[in-house]
Amino acid sequence: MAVTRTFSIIKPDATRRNLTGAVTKMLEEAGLRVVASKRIRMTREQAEGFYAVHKERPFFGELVEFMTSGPVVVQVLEGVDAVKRNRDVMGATNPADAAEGTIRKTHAESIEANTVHGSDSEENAKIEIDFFFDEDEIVG
Ligand code: IDP
Repeated sequence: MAVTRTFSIIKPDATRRNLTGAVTKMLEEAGLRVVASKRIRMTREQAEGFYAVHKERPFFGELVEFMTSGPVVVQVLEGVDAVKRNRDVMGATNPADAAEGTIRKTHAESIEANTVHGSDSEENAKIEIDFFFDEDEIVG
């Protein structure tokens, strides 16, 4: 299996509760390496652009409000089969459905305030990494 990259966001519910380190530790223990990281306050334009695929969903407005409600930490993660590895450690979107030991089961507050984002395919990982990072900010 090849070493690949994925994109992660530690969401505002986690930064608010000072869980950046706790979440990153779970990512690292799952075999992922943080090769780029920055703490930002997402603008409305960034949040709307990032979640454009969801713009017809009923929760879109609230999701944009939530993602701009506090700082987030955007990260590039590297590892063997990084997209799947990250999705596995994140757990299901709704923490009520997430498996024991996953980040969302351990830390998420709700289906919306669910602590982490992770790309769902290698194709989207590349698009999402490019949305927030220049290549020279990524140090493997
Ligand atoms: P994912 O983050 O597990 O890939 P998606 O279905 O792509 O899940 O949804 C993107 C984000 O939108 C979720 O992580 C969550 O923050 C939010 N979201 C998803 N479904 C709902 C919902 O039914 N109500 C409110 N927010 C939702």
